[in-house]
Amino acid sequence: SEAKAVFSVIGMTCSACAGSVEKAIKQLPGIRKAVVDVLNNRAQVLYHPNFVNEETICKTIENVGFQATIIS
Ligand code: 9UX
Repeated sequence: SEAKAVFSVIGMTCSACAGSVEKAIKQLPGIRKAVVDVLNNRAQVLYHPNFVNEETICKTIENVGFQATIIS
């Protein structure tokens, strides 16, 4: 089954920032969909929990250079 997670992403200032976060998330295994909203500082991700988890996604966002926390 599929899981949904929402992250707060702090530090994005332009749409290219959001694009780089989306690209990094989508390169992980088990990602179904990733939408990053620079205006609301949010990332919404649909993923397969057998292949990836919230913590890995969170760390991936931080590795791009932004502060990320799991909201739900
Ligand atoms: Mo451009 Mo967004 O360098 O930080 S990607 S402003």
